Formats: sequence, C-alpha cells, structure tokens
Amino acid sequence: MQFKNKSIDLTTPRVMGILNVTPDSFSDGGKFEGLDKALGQAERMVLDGADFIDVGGESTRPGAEDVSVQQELDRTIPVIEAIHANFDVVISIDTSKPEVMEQAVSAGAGLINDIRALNQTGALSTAAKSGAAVCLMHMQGQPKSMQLAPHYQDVVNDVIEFLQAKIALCTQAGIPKSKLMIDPGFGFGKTLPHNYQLLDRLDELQSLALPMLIGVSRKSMIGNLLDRKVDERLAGSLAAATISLTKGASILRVHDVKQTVDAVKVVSALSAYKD
Ligand code: YH5
Repeated sequence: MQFKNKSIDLTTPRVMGILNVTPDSFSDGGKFEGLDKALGQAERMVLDGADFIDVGGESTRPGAEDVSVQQELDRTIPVIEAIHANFDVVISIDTSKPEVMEQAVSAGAGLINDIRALNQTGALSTAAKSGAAVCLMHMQGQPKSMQLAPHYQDVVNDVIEFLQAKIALCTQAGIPKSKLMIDPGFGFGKTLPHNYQLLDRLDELQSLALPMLIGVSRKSMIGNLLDRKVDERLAGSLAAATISLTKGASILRVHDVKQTVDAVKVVSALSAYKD
C-alpha cells in the first residue's frame, strides 16, 4: 500500500506505535521538552520495529474535552516534521479536523487516521486533495457520550454496513480504494460483549476487501474483563491482538511495540513454515 512517498507491503502484518501528544502525556516543561520527549518515544518505537507512528493531539477517551484547531496544530505539526526528518516510518495523523489533516500531510504524514471517518465539514474533500491514505473507523455516537448506551441489532453487520457506506463516500469524493483501510473501532460506542462479538467475527470484515487496522491495546475491553489497571494490560492486549491477526488484521495500533512485534512474528511463523 502506498503512503505518499513510502510503500508498505501489508501481506505480512505491521505494527503502528501510538504517540500521544496531549498535555497529559507531556505535562511538565515547555514546548521543546515536549518535542524532545515525543521524538525519543518515536525513536524507541521505530527501533522496536514499528512501521507506522500514529501521532494524536486530541484525547478521544470517553468524556474528554474538545481541543481547538490551533492547539492540535501546535501539538502535532512540530512532532510530525521532526519524525519525518529523522526516521523512515509512515506517519499517521490521528485527527478529525481538516486543517490538521492538510498541514500534517504537508509536514510528512502519509496516513489520515480519523476516528470520525471524515464526517466533519471539509474533511472528506481535504483528505481526497491531500493524496494521503485514509483509515476509516467505525464509531457509534460521539466520544463524549458513546459509552452511555451503545446498542446494535448485530454489531458486526452494523459495523460492516457503516464502513461500506463510508467507503462509497470516499470513492465518490475521489479517494480510490487502494488508499483506504478499515477499522471496527474497538471501544467506540461498544459494550464489553459488543467488543468480544466483534473480535470473534473480525474475519467477516474481510468481505470489504481492504486492509484492516485494529486498536485494542490497553483498552477497557481488556481492563474491565481482567480487572487490570492501564499499566497491567499487556498480556490481555497481546492475546486480543493475536486473535485479530488470525482473523485477518493487517496493522495493529499499540502502545507496546516491541512485545507486539514478537507476537506478530509468532503468528507469521505459521505461514512461513507451512508444509
Ligand atoms: C482505534 O481503535 N483508538 S484512541 C482508552 C484506553 C486505552 C487506549 C482506557 N484511536 C483507535 O487508544 N484509531 C484510538 O484505556 C484509534 N483505531 C484507530 N484507527 C483510544 C485508545 C485508548 C482508549
């Protein structure tokens, strides 16, 4: 798959490292200290085997506050420029704002990762004009209220129908299917049973014939099932990531790159040594 100037073979699964550049993740010090810390974290993830770095300046956890365009630009653009100048990795911009998409791609991002699936005014045309690849994620409701009362007739069919409609909107707007990937959006307007039904039936999303990105790392579907705090969710996250690989996931969006790369290698050994 082509990401602006860089091509990645998705026939073997890849790992995307999460780089949060919200103030809660870089609380102390000024701008330079924040940039330095972010770049250090990006370097660690690249050395650990990440092929993508997802840079996000908006907190999308349930109940999080809104962030202004300027705030999001100030947080993300310098980090994207620095990663682009220093590392051979595809930079993903986790945003819903067209202004941020445009400047992030100019600064070196090759993938637009929008949890709102280009729903904001101007996002669809901006993404099309940018020439970047796009990850379309399913969410029911809005981040502030999505976990209050998620409801589905059949979560898997609903996710597939939602993504099918978004794919159609993108192709009509001039984004070819070759630039699209899909994501069922674990935790975004879904109860614990919904998340596990989705994980069990992930293979059904292969009917959309696009690369699949999966984000389960450290999420509540792990923490609530196991009664583990955020920093104690690695084993559970790896189990869920491994299941997703056996059901066709192409990219794993994770906090723990090194450990996830090991899990990917174990799963890939099955096809490598088949006889
Ligand atoms: C995703 O799945 N998720 S942000 C709560 C947690 C831990 C992690 C309570 N952006 C996705 O990572 N983009 C986010 O502990 C995403 N797919 C894509 N494409 C939420 C997150 C998290 C939330």
